[in-house]
Amino acid sequence: MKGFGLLLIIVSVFPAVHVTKVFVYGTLKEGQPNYFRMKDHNNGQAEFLAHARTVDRYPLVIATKHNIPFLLNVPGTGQRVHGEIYRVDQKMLEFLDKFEECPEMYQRRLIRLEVQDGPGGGEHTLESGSCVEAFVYSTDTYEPEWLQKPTYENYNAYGDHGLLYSEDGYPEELE
Ligand code: PCA
Repeated sequence: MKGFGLLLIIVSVFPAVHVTKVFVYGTLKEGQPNYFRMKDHNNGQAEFLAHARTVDRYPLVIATKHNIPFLLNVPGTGQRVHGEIYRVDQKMLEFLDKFEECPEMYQRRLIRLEVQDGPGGGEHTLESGSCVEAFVYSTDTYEPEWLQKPTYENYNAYGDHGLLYSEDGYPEELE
């Protein structure tokens, strides 16, 4: 009986602690400049689950001299932002927190998402049309002028805006 209680604790606590869903909307998406970091097993594991878009509107802007995408934590303005949901292990989550300079530059918070298409068939399939929560790197620590910038619903570093993401000096030296 004692052993069973312990087992219950382990199965109920472990999945929550060690596996997390993360929604990426910027340079970490497939085809974008930092996608390779999600695929690098030295950083941990990331499994693609589905495309998704935010339930609420948010301003997704491109800012700083490095043209970095930021989802501003201002729900209700901007657009419903498109991105990808990944299932990540603890190691990848720690890598991402560090890489995204969390909590100084971005903060990791839960966001509501509407699932679009996923690969299907997998053990962790998300049903298209369903609503899920995942972590996102969004920010409260933005310059007030950023609220005047154009917003995007689907970030592309190589888009018509011409604001090519620059890795020089990132993430050490931001301005
Ligand atoms: N990387 C994170 C936050 C913004 C960025 O470029 C992402 O892709 O979601």
